[in-house]
Amino acid sequence: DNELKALAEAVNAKTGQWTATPLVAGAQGNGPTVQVTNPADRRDKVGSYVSADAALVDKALANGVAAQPAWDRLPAASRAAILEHAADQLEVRRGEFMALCVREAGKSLPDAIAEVREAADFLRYYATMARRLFGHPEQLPGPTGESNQLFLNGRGVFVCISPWNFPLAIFLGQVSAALAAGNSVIAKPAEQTSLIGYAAVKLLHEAGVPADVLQYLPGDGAVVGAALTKDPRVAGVAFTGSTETAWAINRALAARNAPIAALIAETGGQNAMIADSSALPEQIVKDVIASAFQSAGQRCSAARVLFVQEDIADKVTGMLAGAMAELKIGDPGQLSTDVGPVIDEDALKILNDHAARMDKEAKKIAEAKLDAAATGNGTFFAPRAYEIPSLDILKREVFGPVLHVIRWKGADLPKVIDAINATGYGLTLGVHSRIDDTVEYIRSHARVGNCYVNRNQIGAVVGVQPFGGESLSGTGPKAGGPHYLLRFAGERTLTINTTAAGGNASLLTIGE
Ligand code: UN1
Repeated sequence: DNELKALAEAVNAKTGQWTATPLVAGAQGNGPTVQVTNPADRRDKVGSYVSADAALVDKALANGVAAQPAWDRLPAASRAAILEHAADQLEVRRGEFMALCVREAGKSLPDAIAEVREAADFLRYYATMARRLFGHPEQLPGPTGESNQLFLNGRGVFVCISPWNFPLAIFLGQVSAALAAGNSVIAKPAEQTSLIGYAAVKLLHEAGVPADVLQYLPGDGAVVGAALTKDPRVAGVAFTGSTETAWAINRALAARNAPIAALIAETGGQNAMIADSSALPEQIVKDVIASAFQSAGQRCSAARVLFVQEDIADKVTGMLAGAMAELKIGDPGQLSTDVGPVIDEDALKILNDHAARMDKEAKKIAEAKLDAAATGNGTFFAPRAYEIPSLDILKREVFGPVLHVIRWKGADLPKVIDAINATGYGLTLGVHSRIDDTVEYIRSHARVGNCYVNRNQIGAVVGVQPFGGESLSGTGPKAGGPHYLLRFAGERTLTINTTAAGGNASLLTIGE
């Protein structure tokens, strides 16, 4: 673990200053410059970036339209090789990317390590899937004397709008999928993590993606994102973020007099964990702590509500309070830190407002300790747990380290599942039970995308646990799953008459 120590030292040196500008072939950025500071320590100046303006959006779209057909006509294996080369280079340069994840996004060191690994996994997985799906046309059965083939192709210009909570992994996941499928891409990073997005785009350019095939437009979502999604030249959008923003994007795309765009949205959740009295309290507490508070609860997969069966509820909440008292909140660059900062002042305000409401309307089980000396210069929020009577008092997703606990009685499992389904979200669900029938009942009645049994409910592994929800939680298909690339693709069927009377066959005869 000398390597880990060296990485930690590099991260903590806080010497690097990063800058970014829009990357649009043949044009310069000239929107407002945004200063970037470290969420864990606002005195740490991480760098700055120049935002895109409306003229750059227009130029980027024109470039993307012109460049896409040649990229699409490359063999899928050539596109795949470029993505795999980028994955190799990402691993070689992981120290720099980890440092950026810690300093710009406030990621803890273990989260930063996982982030780089997941990003490399996405690049390699979509490369493999592109070879498999796009490598050869599929021969379809048909009557004698006829050949039928199905070809997959890119749709055109894809806009990828990515979140700050997985600024490298989801960013590269969306972009690499769109590229693998033969699209040109305009990447719009989250405002909070534009420097990481810039480094990721440069990585792909250096690996061989042409500058006009992948362009980068940082800036305010209300300016850059809005200009992109109302433009008729956009063939598809991949978006990860809030349900509300997904609605706005959907409306903007629908209002265009243009080809119907593909929208792939991965949005919020009101994720529950259900524990019955056959489960092991130690295991429940360990898994709920990880699911609710790792990454400061800033994952769409995070547990927000623990439904615990009455007979073990006192024991579990007591142990939970004990475990929360041990959580160390502070510098995400220290390996001993459990919970780092939340992303910015706006996020902190939403969490503080929610906590103030819960302090009035619910019973507080525990609040972790904030050490002012370790957290005074950053946007930190102490993890909290509240006991609430029902889901009704939680109106929408609260994106941070707040857990809500609800007790349920033995015969009420169907009501618990109905209440979870009634939130309208359907992303992750944790189950703790050693009764097979209970697990099967929950699995078959809960409308969620990812159900995890007797473990934590975060950290889906690319290619192993395809990730994504239904209803208000997203459109599908699942990221890191075998069908994801298909939504980025168009399909063309070629039918040829191969009998002697057929035009092609007789031309061949004449040719001979
Ligand atoms: C998100 O938080 O936006 O399984 C989605 C997980 C992650 C979640 C990513 N893949 O925890």
